[in-house]
Amino acid sequence: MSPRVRRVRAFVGLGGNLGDAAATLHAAIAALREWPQIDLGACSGLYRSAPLGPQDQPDYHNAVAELFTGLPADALLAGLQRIELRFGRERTGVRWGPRTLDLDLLLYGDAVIGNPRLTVPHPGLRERAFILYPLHEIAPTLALPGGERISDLLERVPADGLQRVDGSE
Ligand code: A4P
Ligand code: MG
Repeated sequence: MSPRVRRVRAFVGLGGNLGDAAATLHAAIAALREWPQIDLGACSGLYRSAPLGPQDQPDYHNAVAELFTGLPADALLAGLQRIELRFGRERTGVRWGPRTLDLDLLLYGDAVIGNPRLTVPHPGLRERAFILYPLHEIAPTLALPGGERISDLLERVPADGLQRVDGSE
């Protein structure tokens, strides 16, 4: 990528609970690494938790990845959705329903975005342990666009059964 392109530091949340979710998340991270228009930064370990929302679905695996890109936020989201489809994601219309792979754009630099297709910071970021703990693992000094620190948010959100799982699982 040209060094003249202004690059933004963004964070992506990965999640899944159908099939071998741990393997899918590792493969999705590899897909991010191979994407020419982004440079992958730090990646958290994998975390496992009970489902938020309907309980009649398997536990989730989640992780967070840091990346640097010159892509605008909407193009980044479109690319993330293409990766979801490659990994067999089906949009069933069930809110918070099971999925092979979910890629959420958590943060895009200091941008605050609210349009019909994209909300950034991600609306669940402040209260979801499965986002905050892996995000804090890779970016402990990070603050949200409004100045709230991830470390302060973390103190208010109990880990609530969230387990960091060994990479070899
Ligand atoms: N969209 C708007 N903002 C964003 C953003 N920041 N990142 C739009 C990604 N997409 C964003 O998404 C629906 C639409 O949201 C997209 O077309 C995009 O334009 P989707 O992925 O098709 O639907 P979804 O993910 O099912 O919807 P939703 O409500 O975003 O679900 P969540 O919040 O992602 O929750 N429990 C555990 N333990 N771990 C999980 O990861 N995930 C979910 C899904 C439920 N329970 C979970 C977990
Ligand atoms: Mg999603």
